[in-house]
Formats: sequence, structure tokens, C-alpha cells
Amino acid sequence: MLVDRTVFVTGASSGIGRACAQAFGAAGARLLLCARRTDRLARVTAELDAEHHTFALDVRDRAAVERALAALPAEWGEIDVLVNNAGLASGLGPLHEGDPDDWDRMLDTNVRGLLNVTRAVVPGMVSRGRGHVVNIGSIAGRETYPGGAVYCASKAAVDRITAGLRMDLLGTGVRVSTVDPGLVETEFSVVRFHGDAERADTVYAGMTPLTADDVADAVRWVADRPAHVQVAEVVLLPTDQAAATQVHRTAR
Ligand code: NDP
Ligand code: 8X3
Repeated sequence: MLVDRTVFVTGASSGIGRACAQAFGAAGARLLLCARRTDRLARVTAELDAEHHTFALDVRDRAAVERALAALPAEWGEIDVLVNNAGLASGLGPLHEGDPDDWDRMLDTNVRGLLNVTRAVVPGMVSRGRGHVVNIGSIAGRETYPGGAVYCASKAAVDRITAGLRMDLLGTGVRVSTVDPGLVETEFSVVRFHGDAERADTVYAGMTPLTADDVADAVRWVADRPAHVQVAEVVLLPTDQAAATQVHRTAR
């Protein structure tokens, strides 16, 4: 059902977004891909055997999002599936000692960025009477953990936005889903710790995390259900994780 569908993945230069590009491409979809780092996007498309169109985009920049979507070549204008994946954590520590620039980065990307892209894409879906928005939420949107107040709040906002959008789109034929993973080993923790790869490694030490491909597989499955089936929520955890703060680790 994904053959020749146009799938737009934000944040496709790395991790889950890159894996979604590969999974949807392998399923025969046409890929619209964006991120800020175009060199990394080029590396992703070099691995793809799928029709694709890429562009540089910072989802935080509302005017740029509107311009980029309005300027798409006609053959790329009808988006069937939007994967709102672009996102990040910045910092991990007590709120009262936190850096407000970290808060802005997370809220501007994970919440405002997702809203910017959704606002630019969904009206076309409504006018065509079909479409699917798949948001990448997180276990962090369902549970708060120490040091993660703002990231968790941003993902809780994604959860509420997903539910609200589904209500707003009832009767239009447009579906809305969220895929909420637990620990996935990507560049996420390196970004969170501002490039400290050693600290990032400790997040996944002694346990087997999800891979980006595991998440992409779930996203592809969600998008590939028949038109009358709307998967509202998928929570995907590693077997070694039972809750945001409960992780089984063995010494290695
Ligand atoms: P990565 O850091 O590997 O990938 C993040 C992607 O988001 C990159 O492609 C990055 O591209 C893009 N991105 C970040 N900021 C922007 C921006 N302002 N505009 C456009 N693109 C942007 O991490 P993940 O793949 O793990 O993260 C993807 C999503 O999954 C995020 O929403 C994250 O919150 C969520 N998630 C991750 C989990 C994990 O444990 N890894 C678990 C649960 C959810 P570029 O820098 O080139 O712009
Ligand atoms: C990413 C998962 O637990 O590191 O959303 O916040 S976690």
C-alpha cells in the first residue's frame, strides 16, 4: 500500500529518520527528506534505492517551513504520509540549574517545529481526503524522569498534540498516530550531552537498546495499515526496559 506513496520524513539525516527513509524506500514509497545537515542527507540518499527529493530545513523556522513546502516541485506536492521525526534532547540535569538555551532548543524543535510542519502539510491532506501524520513521541512523553523535565514536557506536548489533531481531523480521512520508543541507540544521546560520546555510551551500557531500524519498522507498519485502520499509539520498548527509569543492565 506504500508503493508510489509520497512520504515526508523530517530529520532524515540520522538515526530514526534515516532508518524511516530506508524502510519506506524499501517498501516502494517516494521520499521527501529534510534536515539541517545537507551533507548527511546526501549520505543517506546515496544508500537509497528509491525516488527521492531532499531539501535543507530547520523545522524551528516557521517562515522557512512554509516557503519550503510551498516551493516543492508539483510532482512532490501531494504528501501522503508525514513522519514528524525531527527532534532532540539538549542537556540532562536539574531544572533549577538548567540552561535556558537548552530549553529553547528542545521546545522550539520538538513542539514548535512539529507544529510548523504539521500546519504546512495537513491542509493538503484534508483537501485530498486522505493522509497520515505519524509523530515520533517517546516514553519520555508518558513518564517524567529526573533531569529530563523539559525534554519530557516537550514529548508530553507531542502526545497531547497527537490526540488533539486526531480529534480535529475526525471525518476528514486523515489519520494521526504516534510511535513512542524507549531507549534507541542513535546520535540522540551524543546530541543531548553536547558531543560527549563517552557519556552518551553510558546511557546504553550493559543493556540492549532498540535500534533505529526497530523503530522505523514500527512506523512503516503503522503507515501501511488499510485506510480504515488508525493505529493511535505504539509504545516500543527494549526488552531490557520496563519504564523510563527501569532498565535491566548487566556488567560487561
Ligand atoms: P538523532 O540525533 O540520531 O536524529 C535526530 C534528527 O533530527 C537528525 O536527523 C537531525 O538532523 C534532526 N533535527 C534536529 N533538529 C532539527 C531541526 N531543527 N530541523 C530539522 N531537523 C532537525 O536522534 P534520533 O533519531 O534518536 O531522534 C529522532 C526522534 O526520535 C526525535 O524526535 C527524538 O526525540 C525521538 N526519540 C528518540 C529516542 C532515542 O532514545 N534515541 C527515543 C524516543 C524518541 P540535523 O541535525 O541534520 O538537522
Ligand atoms: C528518548 C528516550 O528515555 O532517553 O526519548 O528520554 S529517553
